[in-house]
Amino acid sequence: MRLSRFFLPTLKETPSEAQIASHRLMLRAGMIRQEAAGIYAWLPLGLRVLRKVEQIVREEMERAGAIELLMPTLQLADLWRESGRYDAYGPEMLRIKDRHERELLYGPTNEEMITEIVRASVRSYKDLPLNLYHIQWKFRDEQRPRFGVMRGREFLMKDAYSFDIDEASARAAYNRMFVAYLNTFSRMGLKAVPMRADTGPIGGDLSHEFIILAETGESAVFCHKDLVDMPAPGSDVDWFGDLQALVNARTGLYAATEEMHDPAAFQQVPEDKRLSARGIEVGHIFYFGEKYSAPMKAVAAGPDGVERPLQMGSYGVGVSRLLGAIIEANHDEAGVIWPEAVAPFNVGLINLRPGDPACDQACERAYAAIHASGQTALYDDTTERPGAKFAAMDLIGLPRQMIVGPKGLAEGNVEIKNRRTGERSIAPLQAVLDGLAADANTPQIPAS
Ligand code: 5CA
Repeated sequence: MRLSRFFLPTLKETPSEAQIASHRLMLRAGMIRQEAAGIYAWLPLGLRVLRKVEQIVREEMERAGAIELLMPTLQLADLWRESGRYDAYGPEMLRIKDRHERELLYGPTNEEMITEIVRASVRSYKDLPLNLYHIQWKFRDEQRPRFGVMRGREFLMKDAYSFDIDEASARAAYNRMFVAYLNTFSRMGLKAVPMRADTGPIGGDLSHEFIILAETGESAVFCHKDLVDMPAPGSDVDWFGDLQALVNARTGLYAATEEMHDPAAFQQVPEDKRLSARGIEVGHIFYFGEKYSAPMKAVAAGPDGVERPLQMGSYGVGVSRLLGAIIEANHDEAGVIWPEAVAPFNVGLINLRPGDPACDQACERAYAAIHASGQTALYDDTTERPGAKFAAMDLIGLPRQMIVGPKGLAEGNVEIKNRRTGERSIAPLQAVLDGLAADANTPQIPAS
């Protein structure tokens, strides 16, 4: 993408309403724009990251056997009356009437609708297990929308719903999501700690929140330090085998959010391993059995021919919130520092003297070579002064910068800067182009 043809409305000033780094930087880097309290437009740069995050979530869901569909944002109130949640949900639910005075709502979550879809066609245990998910906008009329996309009113969620014939297979479904979540967050460069959590309006008695530790997090959390650096299980697990040992390794040590905190149990953790911190909840998984299937009559016949309510769980990832969490974990005073996996572009190509034939030609060659290698570049071909170009590139945080100027080029060189380490190196343009060409010839390993 050429910056001269892109839409990147960066802000020079720090917006006064933004209290935390991620909110400030998303506004300043021209990623989002607030349209109403807790409601944001996703500008092109922000949207590119959102799509990358979404894609990682999607790939890890599919790997764990979940199947994507797409449910609407608007739902009939009558559906929610079947589960009893229409009245129970309270003022967080946005209630709407259509021209026929039919009561609708903008979905804050989708347990009822997915139960309605599954009950219409699933009849037997042979149709199970089933895990259906979508990535869709939600609306919750939060009392205190704040911190930008961290606590929005409209936000993008991945929500998956599992259906099983008995409790044992439902727990296996829960474990698959537990492991998939660890892999998902790890691919984004995040260390997520699963913690026992309160189930709130979703219900059930088994639930874990996945927490990213950050000083600006909204939740107080307490955990054993060893959980923080425990590596993710990775994709090479026996997905439909027994994952209990992997889960136990992470649930055997103390970890709880404030609502579930047991100070006496925490005292049992060796003192040097006790961690009281703040965290951001990026995912939340629930096992709630028959809570929706029993009142909504979603049943299937077991091997004995007897019909029983389906055993259900639901599994949420805060897709839009993740952008905030990733930035909280990856930034400095100059701006964002994107992990490669979610970067809006891989390389920022800076032409220090557009109009200079040598600079223009070198940049065009580099730009083509970057794309031929399977990476993406944002090419700053504008006539801004160098200082402003450097500041903007640091602000938007692309992992690598390639800086092309007349002085270096006179000797055949360009400068490469690593945004995270700040390391700079001078390299011959031809060597850089050759390196990119070698990358292009390396076969890519497919994601799944
Ligand atoms: N139905 C279940 C799981 S599918 C559910 O709704 N769970 S939840 O309420 O915990 O939400 C799932 C995830 O969405 C949370 O872990 C959080 O990361 C994200 N989320 C929840 N509320 C907001 C909000 N107001 N703004 C941004 N993200 C949110």
